[in-house]
Amino acid sequence: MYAKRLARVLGRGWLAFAGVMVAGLPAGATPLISEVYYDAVGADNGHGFVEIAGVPGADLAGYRLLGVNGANGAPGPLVELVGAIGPSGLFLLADVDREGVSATPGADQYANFDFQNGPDSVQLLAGSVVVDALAWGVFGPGEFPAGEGAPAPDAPPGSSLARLFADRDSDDNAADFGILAVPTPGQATFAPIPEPGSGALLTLALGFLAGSRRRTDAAGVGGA
Ligand SMILES: [Ca+2]
Ligand SMILES: [Ca+2]
Ligand SMILES: [Ca+2]
Ligand SMILES: [Ca+2]
Repeated sequence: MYAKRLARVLGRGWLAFAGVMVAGLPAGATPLISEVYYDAVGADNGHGFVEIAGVPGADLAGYRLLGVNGANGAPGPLVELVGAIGPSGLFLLADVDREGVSATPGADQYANFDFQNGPDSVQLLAGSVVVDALAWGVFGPGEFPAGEGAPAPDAPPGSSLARLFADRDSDDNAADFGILAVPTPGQATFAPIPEPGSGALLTLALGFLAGSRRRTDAAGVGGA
């Protein structure tokens, strides 16, 4: 009985710890879907792309992009990612048509996929684990959003869905993504985070040091 209760408490403790670990990851540690272009003006084949944001140099081996049909939840195109996040913090996967031609120059990887116009979803998987997902459009009753939180709006033809900041993720598609009138394959805005060693971070660190010294002094006085 006691052992069972202990195991339950330990289990909860581990879950809480794991939650803190995930929440404490530095921004951009896990790759994120930063932009999806699925509806070009006219035919889509050879025009779409998916942009991934992550730590520069991070190998994407084992990561996969999966389209999920909004009408019935069925898996759609599946692309195994090959390559690494570029120095800019982005990785660009572009669609090709039947002849292998793409309208997107300079991509890190080319593959033949066509994610559907909305309502639909794309998931970024590590093996079989969903690490990020985006749903767009208005899902009716009985339809299958496979994104995070509320779906992003459906982007009109010629526009894309992009994160407001490529490396910022609240797990709510409606809050995180907006419509880009002009898609930006291979370019993105990142959240303004102070670089290590910058003035703001140094001031913060000095503030922590001063605070901890004060606490130590106070403890010393109290203990004397
Ligand atoms: Ca189209
Ligand atoms: Ca295609
Ligand atoms: Ca997410
Ligand atoms: Ca972009």
